[in-house]
Amino acid sequence: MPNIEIILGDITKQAVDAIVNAANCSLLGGGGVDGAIHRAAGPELLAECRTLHGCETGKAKITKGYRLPAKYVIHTPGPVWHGGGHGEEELLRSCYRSCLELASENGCRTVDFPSISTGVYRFPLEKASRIAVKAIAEYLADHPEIQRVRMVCFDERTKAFYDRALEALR
Ligand code: AR6
Repeated sequence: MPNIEIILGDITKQAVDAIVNAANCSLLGGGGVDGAIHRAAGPELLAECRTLHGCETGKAKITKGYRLPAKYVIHTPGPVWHGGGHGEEELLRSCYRSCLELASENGCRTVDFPSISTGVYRFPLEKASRIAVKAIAEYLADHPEIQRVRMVCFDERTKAFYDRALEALR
């Protein structure tokens, strides 16, 4: 899987075409990676987000990156984990796919994702990592316009799960 990479890092520092924000349905900011992205991008990001009128879980919306090194931010509200019987897996798959579709439509060649839903939203990391790398690999197989997708993991434990999930795909 040469065009999927797993790295340890801070997604707000990445100079790529688009970074993904693990947002909530309001798109008006929050804690975790969402808070970090809004802090680094500056108030212009929130101003543009206000014009979007929210987003459904599993869908995505795009804004400019403002003070970030990334050109765009793709905002996607992941599912809150409620035990797995509420469509959580399909919704998470849909987040990755929707973000990549928007990236393609906007001419992005390099896209970085955080580990969507595995923080405050409590999606089990092993399941989430398998869903993420599979959804990304399936999309890339049909979309050569995207040259590289990275999972930017904020801690070693998260990275270990994504490394294993990617290894299992090979
Ligand atoms: N770079 C990369 N990953 C990060 C960063 C960073 N700078 N900061 C945190 N993470 P979470 P969720 C990791 O809770 O579970 C917000 O309040 C973090 O360690 O940010 O989708 C939103 O507004 C974890 O591995 O997102 C929503 O209300 C991963 O990002 C809610 O949280 C996701 O954790 C969304 O919850």
